[in-house]
Amino acid sequence: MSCIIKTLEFPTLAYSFNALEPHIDAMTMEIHYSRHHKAYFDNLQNATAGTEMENLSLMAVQKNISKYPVAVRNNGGGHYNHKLFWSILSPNGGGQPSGDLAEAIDQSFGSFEKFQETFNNAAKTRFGSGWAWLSVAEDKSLVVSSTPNQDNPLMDVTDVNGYPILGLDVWEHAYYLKYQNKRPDYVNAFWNVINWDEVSKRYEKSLATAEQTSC
Ligand code: MN3
Repeated sequence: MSCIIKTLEFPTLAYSFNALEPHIDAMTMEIHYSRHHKAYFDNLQNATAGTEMENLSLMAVQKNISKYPVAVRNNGGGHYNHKLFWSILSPNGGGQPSGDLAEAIDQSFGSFEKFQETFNNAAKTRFGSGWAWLSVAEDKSLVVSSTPNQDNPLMDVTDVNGYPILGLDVWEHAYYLKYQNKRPDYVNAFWNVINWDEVSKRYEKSLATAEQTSC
Protein backbone atom coordinates (compact mmCIF):
# COMPACT_ATOMS: atom_id res chain seq x y z
CA MET A 1 0.00 0.00 0.00
CA SER A 2 1.33 3.34 -0.95
CA CYS A 3 1.55 5.92 1.79
CA ILE A 4 2.75 8.85 -0.25
CA ILE A 5 0.90 12.05 0.46
CA LYS A 6 -0.73 12.59 -2.94
CA THR A 7 -2.36 9.13 -2.83
CA LEU A 8 -3.76 9.41 0.70
CA GLU A 9 -7.52 9.03 0.94
CA PHE A 10 -9.89 10.60 3.42
CA PRO A 11 -10.70 7.66 5.70
CA THR A 12 -14.20 6.34 6.23
CA LEU A 13 -15.56 6.01 9.76
CA ALA A 14 -16.16 2.43 10.88
CA TYR A 15 -19.23 3.48 12.90
CA SER A 16 -22.03 6.04 12.71
CA PHE A 17 -21.83 9.54 14.18
CA ASN A 18 -24.11 8.59 17.08
CA ALA A 19 -22.42 5.25 17.83
CA LEU A 20 -20.24 6.61 20.63
CA GLU A 21 -23.15 8.21 22.53
CA PRO A 22 -23.39 9.11 25.33
CA HIS A 23 -19.61 9.44 25.74
CA ILE A 24 -19.02 11.41 22.53
CA ASP A 25 -22.14 12.99 21.05
CA ALA A 26 -23.29 12.67 17.44
CA MET A 27 -23.10 16.35 16.54
CA THR A 28 -19.54 16.63 17.80
CA MET A 29 -18.57 13.54 15.82
CA GLU A 30 -20.20 14.82 12.63
CA ILE A 31 -18.60 18.26 12.79
CA HIS A 32 -15.26 16.91 13.98
CA TYR A 33 -14.98 14.31 11.22
CA SER A 34 -16.71 16.06 8.30
CA ARG A 35 -15.38 19.55 8.84
CA HIS A 36 -12.31 19.64 11.10
CA HIS A 37 -10.61 16.48 9.88
CA LYS A 38 -11.68 17.07 6.27
CA ALA A 39 -10.16 20.56 6.39
CA TYR A 40 -6.82 19.21 7.66
CA PHE A 41 -6.88 16.58 4.92
CA ASP A 42 -7.68 19.06 2.14
CA ASN A 43 -5.18 21.61 3.43
CA LEU A 44 -2.44 18.96 3.53
CA GLN A 45 -3.10 18.19 -0.13
CA ASN A 46 -3.14 21.90 -1.01
CA ALA A 47 0.10 22.56 0.90
CA THR A 48 1.97 19.73 -0.84
CA ALA A 49 0.48 19.66 -4.36
CA GLY A 50 3.08 20.23 -7.05
CA THR A 51 6.00 20.02 -4.60
CA GLU A 52 8.46 17.21 -3.84
CA MET A 53 6.51 16.62 -0.62
CA GLU A 54 3.53 15.07 -2.42
CA ASN A 55 5.71 12.10 -3.39
CA LEU A 56 6.94 11.44 0.16
CA SER A 57 5.21 9.37 2.83
CA LEU A 58 3.47 11.36 5.52
CA MET A 59 5.43 9.26 8.04
CA ALA A 60 8.77 10.32 6.56
CA VAL A 61 7.74 13.96 6.38
CA GLN A 62 6.59 13.99 10.00
CA LYS A 63 9.87 12.45 11.19
CA ASN A 64 11.70 15.42 9.63
CA ILE A 65 8.95 17.97 10.11
CA SER A 66 11.36 20.70 11.23
CA LYS A 67 12.50 20.91 7.57
CA TYR A 68 9.01 21.46 6.17
CA PRO A 69 6.52 24.35 6.11
CA VAL A 70 4.34 24.94 9.14
CA ALA A 71 1.20 24.29 7.04
CA VAL A 72 2.43 20.72 6.48
CA ARG A 73 3.19 20.31 10.19
CA ASN A 74 -0.28 21.50 11.20
CA ASN A 75 -2.33 19.79 8.49
CA GLY A 76 -0.21 16.67 8.09
CA GLY A 77 -0.36 16.18 11.83
CA GLY A 78 -4.05 17.06 11.76
CA HIS A 79 -4.77 14.34 9.22
CA TYR A 80 -2.57 11.69 10.82
CA ASN A 81 -3.80 12.35 14.35
CA HIS A 82 -7.50 12.26 13.47
CA LYS A 83 -7.18 9.14 11.34
CA LEU A 84 -5.53 7.45 14.32
CA PHE A 85 -8.15 8.82 16.72
CA TRP A 86 -11.17 7.46 14.79
CA SER A 87 -9.51 4.06 14.54
CA ILE A 88 -8.91 3.67 18.26
CA LEU A 89 -12.54 4.50 19.14
CA SER A 90 -15.34 1.95 19.07
CA PRO A 91 -18.95 1.67 20.28
CA ASN A 92 -17.86 -1.72 21.66
CA GLY A 93 -14.82 -0.26 23.34
CA GLY A 94 -13.76 0.20 26.92
CA GLY A 95 -12.42 -2.25 29.45
CA GLN A 96 -8.74 -3.03 29.52
CA PRO A 97 -6.17 -4.32 27.06
CA SER A 98 -4.99 -7.94 27.19
CA GLY A 99 -1.97 -9.93 26.04
CA ASP A 100 1.34 -8.32 25.13
CA LEU A 101 0.02 -4.77 25.41
CA ALA A 102 -1.34 -5.35 28.92
CA GLU A 103 2.02 -6.78 29.93
CA ALA A 104 3.90 -3.84 28.42
CA ILE A 105 1.65 -1.36 30.25
CA ASP A 106 2.34 -3.13 33.53
CA GLN A 107 6.06 -3.13 32.82
CA SER A 108 6.24 0.54 31.89
CA PHE A 109 3.79 2.03 34.40
CA GLY A 110 3.42 -0.56 37.19
CA SER A 111 -0.28 -1.19 36.55
CA PHE A 112 -3.16 -0.27 34.25
CA GLU A 113 -4.48 2.13 36.89
CA LYS A 114 -1.12 3.91 37.11
CA PHE A 115 -1.04 4.22 33.33
CA GLN A 116 -4.58 5.61 33.34
CA GLU A 117 -3.65 8.18 35.96
CA THR A 118 -0.57 9.27 33.98
CA PHE A 119 -2.51 9.52 30.72
CA ASN A 120 -5.41 11.38 32.34
CA ASN A 121 -3.00 13.84 33.85
CA ALA A 122 -1.35 14.47 30.47
CA ALA A 123 -4.76 15.02 28.82
CA LYS A 124 -6.19 17.22 31.55
CA THR A 125 -3.14 19.43 32.00
CA ARG A 126 -2.28 20.05 28.33
CA PHE A 127 -2.75 23.83 28.20
CA GLY A 128 -4.88 24.98 25.26
CA SER A 129 -5.29 22.77 22.21
CA GLY A 130 -3.44 19.51 21.76
CA TRP A 131 -3.30 15.78 22.28
CA ALA A 132 -2.40 13.17 24.88
CA TRP A 133 -0.52 10.09 23.68
CA LEU A 134 0.57 6.58 24.52
CA SER A 135 3.56 5.71 22.35
CA VAL A 136 6.15 3.01 21.85
CA ALA A 137 9.58 4.55 22.42
CA GLU A 138 12.70 3.54 20.51
CA ASP A 139 13.70 1.13 23.30
CA LYS A 140 10.19 -0.44 22.97
CA SER A 141 9.01 0.83 26.34
CA LEU A 142 5.67 2.65 26.53
CA VAL A 143 5.57 6.37 27.23
CA VAL A 144 2.81 8.89 27.89
CA SER A 145 3.17 12.45 26.63
CA SER A 146 1.18 15.39 25.36
CA THR A 147 1.74 17.72 22.42
CA PRO A 148 0.38 21.15 21.48
CA ASN A 149 -1.74 21.88 18.39
CA GLN A 150 -1.53 19.03 15.85
CA ASP A 151 1.98 17.91 16.73
CA ASN A 152 2.52 14.24 17.56
CA PRO A 153 5.28 11.96 18.89
CA LEU A 154 6.52 11.10 15.38
CA MET A 155 7.68 14.66 14.80
CA ASP A 156 11.28 15.69 15.35
CA VAL A 157 10.08 18.90 17.03
CA THR A 158 8.49 16.92 19.89
CA ASP A 159 10.27 16.35 23.20
CA VAL A 160 8.97 12.77 23.71
CA ASN A 161 9.35 10.74 20.52
CA GLY A 162 7.79 7.38 19.71
CA TYR A 163 5.23 5.57 17.59
CA PRO A 164 1.77 6.64 18.81
CA ILE A 165 -0.63 3.76 19.51
CA LEU A 166 -3.30 5.69 21.43
CA GLY A 167 -4.20 9.37 21.19
CA LEU A 168 -6.82 11.64 22.70
CA ASP A 169 -7.82 14.89 21.03
CA VAL A 170 -8.22 17.55 23.73
CA TRP A 171 -8.98 20.49 21.44
CA GLU A 172 -12.22 22.15 22.54
CA HIS A 173 -13.78 21.17 19.18
CA ALA A 174 -13.55 17.55 20.35
CA TYR A 175 -15.77 18.00 23.41
CA TYR A 176 -17.18 21.51 23.89
CA LEU A 177 -20.75 20.93 22.60
CA LYS A 178 -21.36 18.25 25.21
CA TYR A 179 -18.88 18.98 27.97
CA GLN A 180 -18.28 22.75 27.63
CA ASN A 181 -15.41 23.69 29.96
CA LYS A 182 -15.39 20.29 31.71
CA ARG A 183 -12.51 18.67 29.87
CA PRO A 184 -11.85 16.21 32.73
CA ASP A 185 -15.33 14.69 32.25
CA TYR A 186 -14.60 14.13 28.55
CA VAL A 187 -11.21 12.59 29.38
CA ASN A 188 -12.84 10.23 31.86
CA ALA A 189 -15.57 9.26 29.34
CA PHE A 190 -12.94 8.45 26.68
CA TRP A 191 -12.03 5.22 28.51
CA ASN A 192 -15.49 3.80 27.72
CA VAL A 193 -14.94 3.92 23.96
CA ILE A 194 -11.29 2.89 23.51
CA ASN A 195 -10.84 0.13 20.94
CA TRP A 196 -8.09 -1.85 22.67
CA ASP A 197 -7.91 -4.39 19.83
CA GLU A 198 -6.81 -1.61 17.50
CA VAL A 199 -4.36 -0.19 20.05
CA SER A 200 -2.89 -3.70 20.44
CA LYS A 201 -2.56 -4.03 16.66
CA ARG A 202 -0.61 -0.78 16.54
CA TYR A 203 1.56 -1.99 19.42
CA GLU A 204 2.35 -5.29 17.65
CA LYS A 205 3.09 -3.45 14.41
CA SER A 206 5.54 -1.16 16.16
CA LEU A 207 7.44 -4.21 17.41
CA ALA A 208 7.30 -6.17 14.17
CA THR A 209 8.66 -3.63 11.73
CA ALA A 210 11.75 -1.48 11.89
CA GLU A 211 10.15 1.11 9.63
CA GLN A 212 6.64 1.78 10.87
CA THR A 213 4.70 2.07 7.69
CA SER A 214 1.30 3.28 8.83
CA CYS A 215 -0.06 6.13 6.74
MN1 MN3 B 1 -9.74 17.36 16.45
